Amino acid sequence: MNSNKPECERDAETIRAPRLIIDAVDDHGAQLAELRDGLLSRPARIAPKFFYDEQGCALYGAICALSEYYPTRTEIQIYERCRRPIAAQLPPDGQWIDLGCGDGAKARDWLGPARVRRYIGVDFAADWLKTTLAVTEQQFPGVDCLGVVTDFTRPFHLHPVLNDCPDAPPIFFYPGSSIGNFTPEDALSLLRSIRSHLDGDGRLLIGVDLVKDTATVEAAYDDALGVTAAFNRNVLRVANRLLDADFEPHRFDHRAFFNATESRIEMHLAASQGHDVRIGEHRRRFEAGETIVTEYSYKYTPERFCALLAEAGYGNMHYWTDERGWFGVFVAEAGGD
Ligand code: AVJ
Repeated sequence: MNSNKPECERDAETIRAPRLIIDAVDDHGAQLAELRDGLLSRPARIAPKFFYDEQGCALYGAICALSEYYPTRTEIQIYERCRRPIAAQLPPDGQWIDLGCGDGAKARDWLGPARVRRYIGVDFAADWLKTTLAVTEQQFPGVDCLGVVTDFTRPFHLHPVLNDCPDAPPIFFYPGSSIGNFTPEDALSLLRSIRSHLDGDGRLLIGVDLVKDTATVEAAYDDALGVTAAFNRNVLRVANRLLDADFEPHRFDHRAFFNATESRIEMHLAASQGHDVRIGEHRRRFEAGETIVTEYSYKYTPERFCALLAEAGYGNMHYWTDERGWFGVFVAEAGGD
């Protein structure tokens, strides 16, 4: 019997089945209401999380392979080139918290170099999570794997889960510049929420897309093949399915531009002519040129991102970038409070 040992010290054989903790799963009704209310408000908006149905995920995969879309490959290149110095800033024998883990591929590259003891995938898609845990467990039989289904974009508390292994310091991993989808104000609360789990050896490892020349960043969101345009329009199919609406994607044009004042890429869908759309029991007119905001993707300078980290209560920041300075990887710890 080893059941009174912490989970992470039990024999590997006894923890074969992927363990999932269902925390706060957003109820479907609330999601639908959010989508509908956004489409009925003026200006209309759709949150970027609605992009990622099966087809949306496939299109995002295609975006990452585009020559214009630099963030994914630039971040991976930084990790590949700087794996050792980055790992040297992370405590060994820690718990790796993979926020929005998706397929978990980026995190798995760290489990060996960072000598991770426990892997905790966090995502709101339970199906993804099961597969990711199974793959990770198989590849790393010595690492205790656990999944938490929760919406970490709202204040979250993983303290009880982390306390299973009180002497394994947490490393929060938030790659992919997903932080860019938050307004700076919301980014601050997410960073604070992560910070509330850190003390001593705990760390945050985060990837952030940086400010650069406008032509480069605009091309990344308006590629020549029109893949990003398809990704953007696909959200209307998602709305049709979820809300029983009758958007015709071809009646909307993809727009993507850098708003320098706000330091963000804005993606919109602009009605090419005036027309009416049914949205469930509602009807809404879109005038010619009227837009639906579908995504903001904020770009930071290293200084501004470090300032945001400091404001969220972090200290001792380390930063790595590529030779063009296009993407930033930051490690931070809890600052003196
Ligand atoms: C997944 C939020 C990092 O903002 O670059 C890519 C999503 N949108 N092309 C980004 C996206 C259009 C992407 N993030």
